[in-house]
Amino acid sequence: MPDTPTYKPEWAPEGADDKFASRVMYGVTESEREPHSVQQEAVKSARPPELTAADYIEGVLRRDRMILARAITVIESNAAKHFELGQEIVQGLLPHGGKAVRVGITGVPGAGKSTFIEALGMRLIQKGQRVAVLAVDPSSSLSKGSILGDKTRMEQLSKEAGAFIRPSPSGGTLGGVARKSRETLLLCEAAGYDVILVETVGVGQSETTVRSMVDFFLTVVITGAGDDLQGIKKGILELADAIVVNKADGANKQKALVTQADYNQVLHYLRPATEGWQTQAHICSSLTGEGIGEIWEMIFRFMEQMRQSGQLEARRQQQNLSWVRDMTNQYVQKLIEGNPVIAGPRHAIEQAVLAGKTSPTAALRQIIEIIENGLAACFTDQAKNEK
Ligand SMILES: Nc1nc2c(ncn2[C@@H]2O[C@H](COP(=O)(O)OP(=O)(O)OP(=O)(O)O)[C@@H](O)[C@H]2O)c(=O)[nH]1
Ligand SMILES: [Mg+2]
Repeated sequence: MPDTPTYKPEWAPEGADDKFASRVMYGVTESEREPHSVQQEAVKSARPPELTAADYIEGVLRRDRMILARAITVIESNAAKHFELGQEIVQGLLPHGGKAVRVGITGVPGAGKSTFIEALGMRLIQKGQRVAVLAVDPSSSLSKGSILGDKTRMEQLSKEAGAFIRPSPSGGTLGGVARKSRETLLLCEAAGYDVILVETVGVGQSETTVRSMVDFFLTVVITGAGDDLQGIKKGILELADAIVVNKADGANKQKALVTQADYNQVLHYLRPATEGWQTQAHICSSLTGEGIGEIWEMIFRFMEQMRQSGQLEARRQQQNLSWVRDMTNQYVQKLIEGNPVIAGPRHAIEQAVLAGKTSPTAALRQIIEIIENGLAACFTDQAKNEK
């Protein structure tokens, strides 16, 4: 840097030459710098203005996608200051929800769930429907990978003005993610989306969670690739309102038909997920679009039947009740596990069980006593504080 003027600062060692890092460049002078207010303005405009609950509610009802996305961010935030605001938004939008068709889609990784959603979503958009896609990913707090994957796999859909794609909420246990997803679903309904598609990867509890917030639950399977009938648990089949054998294209179509027949045979003996509705296997190709239309027609028929029989309303009420119960259980668990008066002695008793010094039944009795005393003390303290 021969042209840059430098100087020797006073702390440079006596007699040090320029190889030693002891020459410093001149800084920017006051006259060269942008005026202070301009800088501040730049910072200000980069950050969107704070919105009140009323602003969010009005924005969501106006179907402003940006406001909807921001409202969901508030709901998903783990910060205490956002909790009240989030609840106010949900409360205000609650009367405007409930009008969408809620569909859950599960399946092993790579079965083609996202591709199926893209194909179905585009079909619905072409029919003039508005579509929201949500994801519930139990591992999202660990691997943030699926977020990008889903956006790129739904490339066409993500460009549509009538579509809204929201990746999985990150952070928290599945219980927390489930609460956020249910509220997000409500917000999307209030924003006028006619169909809400919820994708979840088929591992463990996430399927049960998604089943408990949708009207229709669909399992995407593929033929061969180790995903044959034996690999699918009976319990999982009993959650589904339809099985979709995807990738029924090219040389794979024949095999898909065989798989479909196999599933139908098994399904015949299982208890259906929805009373009065026979769960059946279907084939489709999310790549060519073949069979997608028929699957939507089936979902539509299901919804009609459920509405007429009153089962839709009953299922949704039941789902609301179990939502409240889940949240209550989470609260109680936190109350017990987060209470130091309980946690310490409980740990000691557990250690005694491990060491064979206390029997499990005796341990339970002691732990119950500790919990009861701990909670009683906690509520007495609270009452004192409130006075
Ligand atoms: N031939 C064929 N390939 C398909 C079809 N549907 C999906 N694929 C391919 O299968 C791969 C996985 O598809 P995705 O839609 O990402 O699968 P996914 O179930 O959402 O996967 P995860 O989100 O990772 O669990 C991609 O390479 C798709 O192009 C289909 O109907 N036919
Ligand atoms: Mg996917």
